[in-house]
Amino acid sequence: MIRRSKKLVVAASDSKRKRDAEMSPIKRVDLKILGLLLGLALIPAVRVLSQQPRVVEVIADKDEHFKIPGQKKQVLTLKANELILLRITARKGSEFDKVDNAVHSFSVKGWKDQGWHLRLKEGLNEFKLVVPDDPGEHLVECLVKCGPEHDDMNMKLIVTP
Ligand SMILES: [Cu+2]
Repeated sequence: MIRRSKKLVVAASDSKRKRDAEMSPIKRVDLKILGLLLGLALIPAVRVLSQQPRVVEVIADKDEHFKIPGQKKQVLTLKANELILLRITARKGSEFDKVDNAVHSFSVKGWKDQGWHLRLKEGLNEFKLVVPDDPGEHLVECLVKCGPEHDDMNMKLIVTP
């Protein structure tokens, strides 16, 4: 009984040795390199995801203007590739979109496909976003007809490298 189970163990380790022998040393090195490359490729994604987002407060006000609390100049400055928690307080003007009840939007031309066209409901709206790697000057616009000054409802956005 004992002898038989010993035989089985020997047989199992034999077949493993066989498999190892079948795999050429070059293949084994290839796999190691592949694993290393995969790990390296994931580092930037992991770095962004493990970041604690910086909280950025904005008001989309009832007078059809964007405002940044604590700032005189209404210019939003963000860093390329940084993770932010955009907290927008939206206050209803004299008009709003009756289809989805959006009272304003926070939209950056050219970044719409990266999630930067945000329709805002009355009250607090929160979005976790990565700032695109697109340094320079941009424009935040409201694309919801929100009142008499809607056409001028925009704000400069600067992305630093
Ligand atoms: Cu508007």
